[in-house]
Amino acid sequence: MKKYLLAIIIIALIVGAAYFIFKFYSGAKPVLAPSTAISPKTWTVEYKENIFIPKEIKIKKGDTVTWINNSLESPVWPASAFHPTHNVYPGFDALKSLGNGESYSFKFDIVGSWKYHDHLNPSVTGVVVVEE
Ligand SMILES: [Cu+2]
Repeated sequence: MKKYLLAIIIIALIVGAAYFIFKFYSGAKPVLAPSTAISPKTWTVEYKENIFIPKEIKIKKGDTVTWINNSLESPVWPASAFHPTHNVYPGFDALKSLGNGESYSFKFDIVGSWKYHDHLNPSVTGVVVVEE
């Protein structure tokens, strides 16, 4: 009779242990790793009389920069170094002058430090630093 009782206790312990193990694993939810992918941003660089504000802007790869002409006096033509070929960052060239209130946007997909200038006044320069 004692053996029978001992067998019931052992079975009860095994069933109980199995129940808790099952509950623990079935209740465990997969933990999602925090996403390192940040959605691309758009940054604004303002052009005023003979100056880009900010002169240097740090962005992430895939971000877009929009240049807006807020100068009442002069048009602006943002373009990649070097003047006049603009081929350091191919495609980075407004290809026309922007009047007051007009803007030009360019998406940067290559990491690096990209100098640019106002094609109409090449001494006015800026830099876009693209980080990974
Ligand atoms: Cu130029």
